[in-house]
Amino acid sequence: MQTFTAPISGNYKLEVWGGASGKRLQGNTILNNDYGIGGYSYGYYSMNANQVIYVSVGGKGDDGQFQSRNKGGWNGGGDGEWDHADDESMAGGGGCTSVQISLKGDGQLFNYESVRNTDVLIVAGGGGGGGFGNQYGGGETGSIPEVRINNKPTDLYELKQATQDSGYAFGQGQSAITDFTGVVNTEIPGGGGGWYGGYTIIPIVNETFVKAGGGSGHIGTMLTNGATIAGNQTFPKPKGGTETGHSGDGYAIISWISASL
Ligand SMILES: [Ca+2]
Ligand SMILES: [Ca+2]
Repeated sequence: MQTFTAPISGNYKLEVWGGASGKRLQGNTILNNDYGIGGYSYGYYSMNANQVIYVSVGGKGDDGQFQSRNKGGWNGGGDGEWDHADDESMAGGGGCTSVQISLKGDGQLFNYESVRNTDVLIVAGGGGGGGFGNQYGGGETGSIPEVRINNKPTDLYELKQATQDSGYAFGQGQSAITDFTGVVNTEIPGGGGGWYGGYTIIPIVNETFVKAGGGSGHIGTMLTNGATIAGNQTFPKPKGGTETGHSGDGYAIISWISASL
């Protein structure tokens, strides 16, 4: 958590990028292209000189590690888990990046549920673990999980996604289970953090392979001319140019625009 103190009164542009998930381990090898990507949000907010806002930059989820649980990124990424069979391990989800007008707890978004409509300015969703580059954070909605059993599509599981009104939990992506009793060789990553966090799947049969959902983004009503863009769309890259989805840790930029409030 970082603070920003307005040096002068005026209108400021807030830009936030959600964190990516970690990368998937398959056959004890990290798959460099298999991770979920973060979304992007922006909007304009007027501040008086010396006003403080609180910037919570989402962390990248941990990569899958051999026979390990893999932590989600700071600010709401859910934990991933190894397959409890051989040499696969699923990544932690990416944390969201959020900006608030107060400090609650350690500044992670899930602390703000009771004041979410008054104190949270903006959120960009984090990517879900599991990969293939399309497990994106929001946007108005994060990506929906995908599931295969024995490497084939299945409709055994109900799939839900994070939206503006619902998700796994406010500010928190779902974590993989820790008890694999009764399910053999299942691969369960963590959901992405967000306004609402993304879902993963509770495995109920052997050989379940999951790509977890990303978290949703959000624009607070105190902002003007804002938008939240999902990670499967193209948007500005923090240091120039454009990107389709955000990789690595999240990012935040606050820019002074004009002296008029
Ligand atoms: Ca294997
Ligand atoms: Ca395996």
